[in-house]
Amino acid sequence: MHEVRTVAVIGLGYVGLPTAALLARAGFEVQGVDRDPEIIAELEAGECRLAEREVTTIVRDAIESGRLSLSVRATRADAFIICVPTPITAENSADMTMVAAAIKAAAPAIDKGALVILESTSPIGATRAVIASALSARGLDPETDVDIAYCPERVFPGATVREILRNDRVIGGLTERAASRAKLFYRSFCEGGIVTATAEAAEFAKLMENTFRDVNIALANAFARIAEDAGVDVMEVISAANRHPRVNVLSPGPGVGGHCIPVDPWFLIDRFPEAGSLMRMSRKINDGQAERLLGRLEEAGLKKGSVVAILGAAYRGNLDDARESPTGRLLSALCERGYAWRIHDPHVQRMTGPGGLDASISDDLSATLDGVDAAIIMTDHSAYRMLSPDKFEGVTGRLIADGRRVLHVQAFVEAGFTIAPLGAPIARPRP
Ligand code: SAJ
Repeated sequence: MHEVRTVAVIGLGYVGLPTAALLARAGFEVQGVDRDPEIIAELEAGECRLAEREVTTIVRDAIESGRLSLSVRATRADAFIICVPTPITAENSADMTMVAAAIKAAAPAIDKGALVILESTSPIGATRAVIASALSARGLDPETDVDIAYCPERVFPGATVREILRNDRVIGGLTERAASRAKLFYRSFCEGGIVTATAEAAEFAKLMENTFRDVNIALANAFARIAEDAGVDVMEVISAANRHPRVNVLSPGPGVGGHCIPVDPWFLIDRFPEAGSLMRMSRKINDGQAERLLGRLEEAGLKKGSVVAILGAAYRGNLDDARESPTGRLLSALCERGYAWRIHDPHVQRMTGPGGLDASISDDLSATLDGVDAAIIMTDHSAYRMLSPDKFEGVTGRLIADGRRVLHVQAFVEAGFTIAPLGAPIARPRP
């Protein structure tokens, strides 16, 4: 099998685009391929949808260097990397249609001797079922004519470049030769350690990682509920418990967002429903958090028909990404129960609200809070950490739910607010 000099990266999203740029920076001749002509046109015009500064810089440099070209269709290359989304269907099973479409579109350009890599999160067996079978249909023997490997991405949005370069990787080959070849390839542009495995083990490892996180966040959320009922502060308990050398309880919150953690566990639950019961329960706990937070605000005195200000649309602090955000679940609950709402976020401008409606978002905190009955903190943006009570003077109902534990409870109570901190009893001002 020949050396890799040319690479086609298919899917120019938050993983594919920086990967293509890093490969170009490492000296490969790279084709950045996306079936969406708008993405290609934007990139050619020097625009980049991804907000991370490091990403936009390496992408611009790669295009300017002439080593990253852009196209809606792949042409011949030594290696192909598929980085397209794998969402879930309405029935919570893996939707592999974009992977299937990507390999089908690229297949005519894939010749004998190519290295073909899937990075998209996929159910166990998908590399064989989707990638290998598409290449068989093209007349290539998936074990002898080409090298096929599954190499899941592990990047943490917000630190994409560093994580692509430095994280350890698991590389699953359809054959041992494919695994070793893919390992050599990743070594040529990444610094992290590499573990090789079968494709199925690598697929499972990726699902295990994100499921581990989901289940552990659900456990933290269950502890938060117990603390509320037991009248103690879960944050105090977690920091005490985490002094144990083998305990690391995660942080409770308003639910789990993003395009990975709330989605990936379903790839296991759907296929292994009985063994997946713990994971199903965790999904239910995490998905129920936003509505519970609203319930606590009602317990604290929120009246039907009130106006609620939501602080934070992004699914995680300091990101501009509202995909699968717990705020979406909160909006549905607010609409169902007949409340009006406004949203503030310093980083997100728009999000899709209930019924597919476009929900507009303000970046003016005092205007958002002016005249509302209550406020709910949904995102741990740095801008929300330790906000003082005077910033909430516009909240006429003097009710606040803190889903991220960013506010100083005592200071708010002393300023005359009733506050429902997630994982601690509701605190009210003295009459
Ligand atoms: N969250 C909590 N409590 C915590 C940690 C997170 O409520 O203690 C919430 C966050 O606020 C957020 C959600 O969980 O809403 C998901 O956040 P995350 O920190 O798990 O990060 P993601 O979804 O942006 O990225 C994850 C990462 N996976 C793991 O850490 C195992 C990342 O490394 C993966 O590459 C990414 O999923 C992916 O693409 O699969």
